[in-house]
Amino acid sequence: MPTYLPAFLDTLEAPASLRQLIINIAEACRDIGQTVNNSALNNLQGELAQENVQGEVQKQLDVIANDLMLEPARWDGLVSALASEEMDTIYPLPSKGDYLLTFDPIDGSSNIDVNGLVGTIFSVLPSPSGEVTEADFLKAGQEQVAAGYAIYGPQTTLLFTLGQGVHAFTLNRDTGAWVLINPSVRLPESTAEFAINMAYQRHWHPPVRRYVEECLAGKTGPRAKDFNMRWLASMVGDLHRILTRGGVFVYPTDTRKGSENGKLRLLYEVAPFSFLIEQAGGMATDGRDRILDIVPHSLHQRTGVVLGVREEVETVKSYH
Ligand code: P6P
Repeated sequence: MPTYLPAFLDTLEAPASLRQLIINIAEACRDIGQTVNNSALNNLQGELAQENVQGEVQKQLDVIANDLMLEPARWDGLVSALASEEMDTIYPLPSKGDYLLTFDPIDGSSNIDVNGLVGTIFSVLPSPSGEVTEADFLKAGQEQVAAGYAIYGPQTTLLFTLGQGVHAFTLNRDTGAWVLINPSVRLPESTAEFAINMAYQRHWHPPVRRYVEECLAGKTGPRAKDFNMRWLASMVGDLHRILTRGGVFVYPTDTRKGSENGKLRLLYEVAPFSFLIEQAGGMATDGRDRILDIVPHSLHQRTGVVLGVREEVETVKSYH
């Protein structure tokens, strides 16, 4: 007998408002997933002649997915304000709620036109009782009450945590129901797989250069085992693989102009995945310090990131 999302949520210690919020987020992800699945049919691929706050050219689907997340009815009475990779500032909602919701509506959108893996990442913070300002979003990742993602691939899969472990669901695309596939996602103790974009190797700082060179040295080197490498250019895709079978994901700061703080955004990419990885028994740092301890100073702040199986993250940390 399958376990569906609402019934599973009822087994967790969480306020009814938070359980309802997860259900509504899952519904938004289902809508985004359907739009992605039909994007070529509806001629929704390709770029717009505009850039987002990141200075990145926006895909049609970036804007459409963001609009799907902005529908106030989804958050009525649950969420006070939204923040998104695709919006310069916060987006106050008409009604107050217990939570603030931050998201990347389509992560990995450069993969859309080549039918690669993309997904939606979300993070939930507590809302202040009064007027919401941008400062209310600038909280350390440790203060998240929930985080998760949906990945739109051969299956549509949802993973989330409320701080009581990591739970995985797959979408029955015929009925629209989310079906439990793993109540407790756990990382393995060790791994022989790393994910990094090797094209930037000449720009890396010494600790990352040393770590990767030792992985590549394999059995003949200090790690005394051969490693495999994966890079999907989709954080959701790489992190889903790591949460499913282990590995380590590295997107470091490097010496390129504009990469002094790395590429990935702390609030709605790195902090939610760091919460998930820690809840699955792994570790998440900026190379040196714990991600969930970092207090953001701006909404779209970037950070270097090394996260995944503890043994590998500790190794990189020891080289800093
Ligand atoms: P690069 C996608 O654009 C993204 O934000 C992440 O999903 C992904 O891990 C990374 O950037 C890929 O970056 O420099 O390899 O294209």
